[in-house]
This record gives sequence, C-alpha cells and structure tokens, in this order.
Amino acid sequence: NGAALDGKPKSDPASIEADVLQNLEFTIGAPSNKIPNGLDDKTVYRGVAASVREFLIAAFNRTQDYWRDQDPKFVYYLSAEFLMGRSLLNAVQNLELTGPLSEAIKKLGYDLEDLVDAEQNAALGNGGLGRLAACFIDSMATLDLPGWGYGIRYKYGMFKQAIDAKGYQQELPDIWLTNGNPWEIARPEITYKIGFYGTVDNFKWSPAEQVIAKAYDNPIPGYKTSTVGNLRLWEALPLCEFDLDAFNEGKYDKAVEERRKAEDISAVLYPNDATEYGKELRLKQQFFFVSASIQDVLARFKEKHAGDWALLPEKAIFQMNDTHPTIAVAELMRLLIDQEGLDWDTAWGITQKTLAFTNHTVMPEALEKWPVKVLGKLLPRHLEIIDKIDDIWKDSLKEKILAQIESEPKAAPAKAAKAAAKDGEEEEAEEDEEDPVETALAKYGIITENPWEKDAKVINMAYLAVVGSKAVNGVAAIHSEIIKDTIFKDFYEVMPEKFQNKTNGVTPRRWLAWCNPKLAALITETLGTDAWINETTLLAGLRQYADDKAFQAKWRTVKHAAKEKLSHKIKSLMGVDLPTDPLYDVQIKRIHEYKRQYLNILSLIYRYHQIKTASPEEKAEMVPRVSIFGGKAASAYYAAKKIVRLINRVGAVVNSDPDVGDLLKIVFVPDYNVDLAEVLIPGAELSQHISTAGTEASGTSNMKFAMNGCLIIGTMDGANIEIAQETGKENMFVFGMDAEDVPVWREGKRKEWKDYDPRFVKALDLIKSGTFGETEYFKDLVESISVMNDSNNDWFLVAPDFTDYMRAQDEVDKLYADQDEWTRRSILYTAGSGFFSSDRTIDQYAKEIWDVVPCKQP
Ligand code: 26Q
Repeated sequence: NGAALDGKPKSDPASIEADVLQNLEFTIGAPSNKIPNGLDDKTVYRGVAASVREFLIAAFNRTQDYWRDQDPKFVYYLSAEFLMGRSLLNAVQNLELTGPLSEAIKKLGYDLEDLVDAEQNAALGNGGLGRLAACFIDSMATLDLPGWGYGIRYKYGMFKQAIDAKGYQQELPDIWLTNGNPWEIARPEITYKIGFYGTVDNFKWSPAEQVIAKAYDNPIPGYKTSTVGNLRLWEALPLCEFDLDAFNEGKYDKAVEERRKAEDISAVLYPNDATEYGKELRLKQQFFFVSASIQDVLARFKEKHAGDWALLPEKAIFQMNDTHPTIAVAELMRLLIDQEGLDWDTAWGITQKTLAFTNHTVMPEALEKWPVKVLGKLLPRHLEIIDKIDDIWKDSLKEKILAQIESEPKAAPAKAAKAAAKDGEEEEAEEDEEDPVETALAKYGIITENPWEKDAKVINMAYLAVVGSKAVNGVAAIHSEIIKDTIFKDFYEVMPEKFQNKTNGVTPRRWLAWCNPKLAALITETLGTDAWINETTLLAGLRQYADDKAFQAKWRTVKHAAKEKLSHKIKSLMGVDLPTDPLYDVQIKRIHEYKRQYLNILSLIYRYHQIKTASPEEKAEMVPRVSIFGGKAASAYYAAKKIVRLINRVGAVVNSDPDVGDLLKIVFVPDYNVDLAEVLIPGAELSQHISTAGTEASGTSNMKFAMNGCLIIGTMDGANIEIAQETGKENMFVFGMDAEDVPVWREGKRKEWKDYDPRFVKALDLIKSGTFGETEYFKDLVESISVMNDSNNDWFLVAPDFTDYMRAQDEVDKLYADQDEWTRRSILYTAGSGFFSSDRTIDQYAKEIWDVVPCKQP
C-alpha cells in the first residue's frame, strides 16, 4: 500500500484495490494470469485479508507503542477459550473501511459478502464462556482500556458436528488453520520455557520435561477509536526440534517423539463444557498458558520497574475466566519467590492484589477438582505452594472460629470450652478426640478428601481462586447471590467484601450492528444517530415508537428480510425449504439436560399430535411455527446425544408428514457456531431460554436475541431475570418454578407428586410407542424424566414445569396472531437491551475490580 510513511495505509478505494492486487500477487502468490478475475473466493479472501491486516497492524503498533510508553495499569484476561468466530467483517467495520473496501472489491469483480463467507470460523471455545471472552476483548479495545487477552492457540478448535442419516451426532475435527490465519502475527522471538514433572529439592524445582511457548498476537480493533488491543495466544513447541542422535541411529520415531509430545499440549480444545477432570493433558494445557502469560507480564514489568515488586499490583491485574487458569495463584507465587527471590509474605500480599476470579457455574460436577496425585506429579512445586496457602488460610481463620465456637455453646458443648481452656493438660488426654477448631476448619480446606474416592485428596480450584484473589464475581445478579448462598457460602461469611456481581454483556457491534445491518440502519434512521452502537442505552429512544404503526410496519419488514436470509441459509446448508410466514422459534446453545431442549421437543411432539388430530376448522386456527434447534453435545454425554437424536427423529417425521404442511417444521441445524448464530439470531422471533431455575449462571445469547428484537420464552433464571426487568416482565413469556422453589421440590414435594400433565404423558407415549422409531434407544431417555419410577429421576424438573411451559406457549401463539402487539414487544426488547452491552460490563470490571483506566492516543 505504498504505505506507511506515516504508519497509516491509504484508505481510498483505488489505493485499497492496488494493495489487494499487490497482496494477491506477492503475499498469496496467486498465479498472475488469474489475477484478478480467475480466482476463487477463498483466494481473493486471503488477498483482501492481507490488506486489512496492514491497517490493523498499523493501528495495533501505534496503540501498543503508546501504551508501552505511557505505562498504564493493564488487565490481562486469562482464558482457556476465546470463541472469536470470523474476523474479516468485524475488522473492516470496526476500522470503518467497509465503503472503500467494498468498492475496491467490486472493481476486482468480487463481492465482499461472498468473501466474508470464505473465512474459517475461529472456534477456540466451547460456548458461552469462550464467546464472553471474545466480547470482552472487543469492549476493552473499544473503551481504550489497556488490556490483553491471553490463551491457547489450539491447532484444532471446537469439533465440527455432522448429523448422519439416522439422526446421530458425528464429531469431526476442526481443521481451521489449513489456509493459514491472516489475523495473527507470529512472534518467534517471544518464547518462554514451561516445565513439567520432576522433583523439588529444598524449594527448588527441577522439571523433568520442558517445552517452549511461542507467542502469536491477534490484533483486536476497537470501534470509533484508533485503539487496537491484543489477544496473545501460545503455541507449544519442543525445546529441541529434533533428536539428531536418535535420527542418526535410525530411530526415526524417537527423533520426532519429543516434538509430538510438546505439540500435543496446544493441539486440541477439550470439547466438554462441564467436566473433564483428572485428565493430565488438560492440566498441562492450563499450566502451559498460565505460566507463559505470567512470565511474559513479569518480563515486561521487569524491563520498566526492575526490582520494584510492590508496584506490580498497580501495573497489572489478571482476571481468571473460571477455574481453568487458577493454577495462576500458585504460579505467580512460585515466580515471585523462587525466581525473583521474594519472601512468602511479600509474594502473597502481591498475589492477592493481582488476581481476580470469575465463576461461571454452580453445578457441583462442573467445579474443577484436581487429584493431588495428578497435580503433585505434574507440578510438584506448585503442590507445595498450594499446601502452604491452604495452611496459612486456615490458620488465619482460627481466631474467628474459636470465637464462633465460644459464642455458640450449644453447637459445640464441652469440647469447645476445653479447647478454649488453659493448658496442655487435657491435650494428651484428648489425643484421639477431634479438635473442634480443626473440625470447624475442614470446610474451608482447599485440599480436601475426594467425596468419590477414599484416601484420594483433591484440590478445589475454585477455593484456591477465591483465597488467592482480590475479588470474586458471578455473571448475573441471581447467580452472584446463589454462589454466596451455596458453593462459596462459608467463604462469603468470612470475607463478604470480596464478592461482587458483574452481569454479562455482549458486543453490540458483532451482535447487532454488523450481523443485522438492516435493523441497524432502521435504528440509526429512527434515532437520528449511530451513536447507539457504542452507547447502547440510547436504544431506549426506540420506546417512543413502539406503538407507532408506521414504524411497526418498517420493523416487521426488516425482521421478515432476516427470516428470509435465515431460510436461505438453511436451504443451502440442509436442502430444507422453510416457509417464511410462520413464527420463527429458535433454541440454540450447547445441548445439556439443565438447558432442557427436552422440554421444548416434548411440547413440539404434543403440538404434532394436536395437528394430527385437529379438524380442518381447528387447523385453520393454529399458528404455524418453524422450530429451529442448534447445539453440540459433548462427545461422551450420552443423554445429550440422545436428545440431539430425538430432535432429529421428530423433525424427520413431522417434516415429511403431509397432514402437517406448513403448520409445523422442526429443523436441527448441524454444526451450530458463531457464524450461524449471526444469521439465526436476527431471523428469530421467539427464542427459548428455559433452563431449570438456578442452573444457568447467566446465558448470553438471551441478550443477543433481545437486542435483535426477538421475544423470549424463559424461566426466572440467569440474566433472563434482568432482561425481564429491563424490557418489562409482562413482555416476556415467563414460566416455571423459580430458583427458590427448585430445591424445595427436589427435597420434598416431588415424592408425593403424581399430577403428570396428560399432554406430557401423551408426548412420552408417542416416543414410547415408536412414532419416531428407535423405542429401545429412547427408553432410558424417557425414563430419566419419569419421576414415578425413581426418586432420583428428573433432576431438572421437566415434568413439573411442563404444564406452565405449555401455558406460556399458548400465550405465544395468541400473541403472534396479533402482529401489531407482537411487533410492539419486539421493539421494546431492542429498546430495553442497552444494559446488556459488554461495554457496560467491562466498564464495571474496570472500575470496580481492575482499577484500570482508558489510555487513548491523542
Ligand atoms: C472444564 C474442565 C475440563 C474440560 C473443560 C472444562 C470446561 C470448559 C468450558 C468447563 C466449562 C466450560 C464452559 C462453561 C460455560 O460456557 N459456561 C457459561 O458461561 C457463560 C458466560 O458467563 C454463562 O452465560 C453461562 O450461563 C454458562 O453456562
């Protein structure tokens, strides 16, 4: 681009066109006789991406130079997952290059939209937590906050899902780097050594194995700012490329063995969004990226402030995204003590000011607990450190506990008095008896007995994170309350000041402005400004038009166009024709029992039965519906896989039944991912967020749907509650037990309950009697929600919530028949969604936890 004398490429269409041609020829190496007209979209995409990359890098370099020079406090977002999706359109829009770039591309004989579709989707995450990290770094850049994301450059991301002819989920590897990745900058000069295994002698760790972590930087452009942040991802490489001796001896396998072992660490994302514990490779991954990231930060800190470690908490804060990076507590301690020579107390004081922790789940089985044996073998020095943290932590509570025991004479009778009493006389006599203080302290233990295995201790990583952090937060108001009452109750009681809420948010750029350009244009036209893209609270200005019939008509036209786009997408992916007049009902998220896709499909089975038994008059009254599902089941999660199959089987039967016609269509979109979400969400009119109350920490797609004017049917769970507050609870189809009812039900009421809804029974009967085939296969799935059979069944309350769910669905149908009222509510959803911008979330993190302030180039 003849660039960059002033560090800024030229952005007029002609310069961009010339630059793309240049890149096609020299960066991509396309055959010159085929430039520009004889190339496929994939190749042209690469040429265009190479040009956009120049703009990104120019602004990236200026931002990073400025930050290096200004030396502000940085936040480092440590996350095992960043679910980025595609980058081209986002980069072009954020850099405000869309106009001239489209023109240049047109001149070359191509279309920007087609090129956007040629990009591979960067799926380095499972679902909500990974996508949240991606939204957060977008907002950090947009708010000019000095901050980097740190994670793993997985060679294979989230598996690709195919659905076979019988309706089974099939998992295929996600080979996303085959065409190269134009958005990353390899940094072969930035490497760190990461050790594993070995021994500890007098506090000195000698690892038996070492690998190299190599940095790749991914520039993250903000919107309406010149700030471009950074996502630094680590790749694992062998310390020694090649064992030449082994090679010379003819042992070729051995010669490459070390390479393979090292590369395994960053090879593949664990595709289970709940549990995968005890797997040493997973712990290796966690330590690998955490150690590289902290070493990197400390190295830069030392360059500026050699020796002045007390200053570290004023220059850096690490936000730990769930427990996945919580080995950071021990690693920061190790580096400060063993490498930098600090004493324990100084290091511990610094550590506790430099780390913060976000929890994303209350499901007990999803809380990471590492067997001491596994962690101690892989990271022996870290085990020592964790052990000492555990001791010191419990010691620090002793006085409090003693006081508590003394003040509750009934709870701990004679013993407490004795323990508090004078001398050692009794001690000997009592040797066999438990010390009441020790007993009371047990529940605070970071290292505890494994409830599932005798004599096998585990490290509770969430407890380690809570103790090592300056702040602990949940991700929605209700979730932040629940963690204080349940999993962290004891910790909350002794340090209430640490606990906070930070309700999640999503970037309004990707999730409204860029994915729904027609709606965005209508909003901008109506509000008279596009400032809402960064100031989403301005969306509230739409409220005054909610009753305006002319505006409603425009709103409907836009929604209809999005439904058409969605229908085309499904046609091209699955060959299925979807009519665009019915209500578009969407449930897209990971497949989980707690998310209750089962409840949705059961109600659809009953709907099918109703259609089959309806008179022509009754049929004429029915509200036609298209039901769309999408989501991946973890590969070893059998119940989830059966639900996927059930949805597909029901869809196959319903869609081919001539009695049904356009009254009901059920599709399961294979391989749900970020770029599909960008089409599904704008096209949806109703979305389902129907988790058992108290189980979904927040949910974030609910926010995306709300922004796009999609109504919600949902439980009072996670962020649904706050969305209802912002958009009007009367505008949401709320149903089901709430979080306080659920435990009461589980413990008592269910035992007497026999009031199955006859429609629920009918739906199950249809499965049992073979309407969808495979009765044997679906047998245990059916039994799992049959409360009567076993008091442990139906943990997620599908049966007792069914009746109220059906009531809410009836309301949906009724309201859809009144298009003006439906549209009015749709407008109110978008108008009320301003709070759910990740800019708001990140601003709160910055002010209330991180103490990081914007640093913008003049
Ligand atoms: C753990 C151990 C071993 C292997 C994998 C994992 C693992 C990986 C991913 C555990 C959990 C996850 C992802 C969890 C997740 O996505 N949680 C969601 O986070 C969202 C953002 O806060 C919330 O909105 C959702 O409610 C929550 O389910």
